[in-house]
Amino acid sequence: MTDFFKDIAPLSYDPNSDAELAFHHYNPDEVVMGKRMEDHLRFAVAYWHSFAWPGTDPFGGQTFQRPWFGDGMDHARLKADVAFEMFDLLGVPFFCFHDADVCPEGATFAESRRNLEEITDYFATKMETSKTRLLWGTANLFSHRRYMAGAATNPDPDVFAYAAATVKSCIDATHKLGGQNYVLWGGREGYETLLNTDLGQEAEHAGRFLQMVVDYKHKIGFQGTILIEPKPQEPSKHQYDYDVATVYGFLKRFGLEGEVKVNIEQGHAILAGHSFEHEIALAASLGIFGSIDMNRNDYQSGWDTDQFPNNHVEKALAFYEILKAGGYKTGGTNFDAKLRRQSLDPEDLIAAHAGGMDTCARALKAAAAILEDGTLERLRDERYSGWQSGEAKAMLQSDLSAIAQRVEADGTSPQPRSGRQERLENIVNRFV
Ligand code: XLS
Ligand code: NI
Ligand code: NI
Repeated sequence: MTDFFKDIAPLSYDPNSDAELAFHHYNPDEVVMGKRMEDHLRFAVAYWHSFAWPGTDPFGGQTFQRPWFGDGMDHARLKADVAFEMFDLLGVPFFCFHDADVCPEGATFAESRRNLEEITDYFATKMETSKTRLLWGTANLFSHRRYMAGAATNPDPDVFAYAAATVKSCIDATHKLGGQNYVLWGGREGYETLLNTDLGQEAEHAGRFLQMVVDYKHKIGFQGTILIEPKPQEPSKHQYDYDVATVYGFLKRFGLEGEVKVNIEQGHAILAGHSFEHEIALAASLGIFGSIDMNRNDYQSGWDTDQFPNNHVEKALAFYEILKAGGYKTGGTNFDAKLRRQSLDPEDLIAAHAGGMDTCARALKAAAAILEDGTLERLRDERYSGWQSGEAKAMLQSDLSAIAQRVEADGTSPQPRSGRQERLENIVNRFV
């Protein structure tokens, strides 16, 4: 044991207790719609926000003083010790990391690769005694100044090469640790001004880069899912992977829609002007739903504030879509969320995750109840029931002139029907 979480006991489900550090709603073994809650939710801790972020904001520097902050591999190992202690205290089944979160960058590419191999070997020994598995690995292709004009979309081919080599190392690390997915968030794949940007060429390079990632996955026999994480507006003014619809168009263009799915983050959906459930439902309908990053924005601030979820009513609609999509396959619920910078204590880190897990558990149970009740689905089906007729189905195989003829011959005169939105919202309200 390290000293960091020393007085904190493993959390358990204790709905009637006043204890702050207990689960009041998340009961891993409780069966919801035929599946254990832990297997539905598949929670993951994000290494970067919890263990690597120093508490900076645009106006101020580091607020957290963690004993593992430092540049050496010994610091990296201490950080791993503390991280796995937290995974065990929370009983989370998964974690996620970028290369830059877990070990220092070396003086050369080769040294960086060796650092990553060394620390992931260390993770592998930790995973022998921990139940926590790797949900996904990823490469940080956005923090270092070499990536300021993008990684795969950088005008400089040497940066493309460096990014490709880095992604190879990170897929290797993910594969070695049995990761269930590999994520690509297009950090600085976008641009600030068209005056210096050839967006057509950048898109070609991004597409080729992703094809190489997919080829490499198959070459090494990595069984996990490749996921793109859409995000608009931040950090570049024009981000290429704006939202689910944009990513789907990109995948189709490069023939990758059967190979790559999406990791949908609530905060990113909101930045794109969508609801979280819209992005999930759209991805599911396109057959590319993979996983989620469960972190919200501050609705008044207008940027990606990465806060832990605390509104189960809102999340119920997201889990409703996930349940309807048949749940996660290789995906999970990753808390890509950070503490507020004044939340200095080890207890804050535990409480933030416990609260997020409880919020999601309430949301899942509410979503399951709405689905099991069935009224909403029945009313939606009724709304589309006209399409069950043979005549309606046949129309989709005909053409405009044939349809026009029929409309005149039959004297077709559509009669509007209520969309019943408020009544449907009242149904949801009974269960949340
Ligand atoms: C940033 C993204 C990032 C990805 C992983 O906004 O959410 O944290 O999840 O690179
Ligand atoms: Ni994210
Ligand atoms: Ni984000």
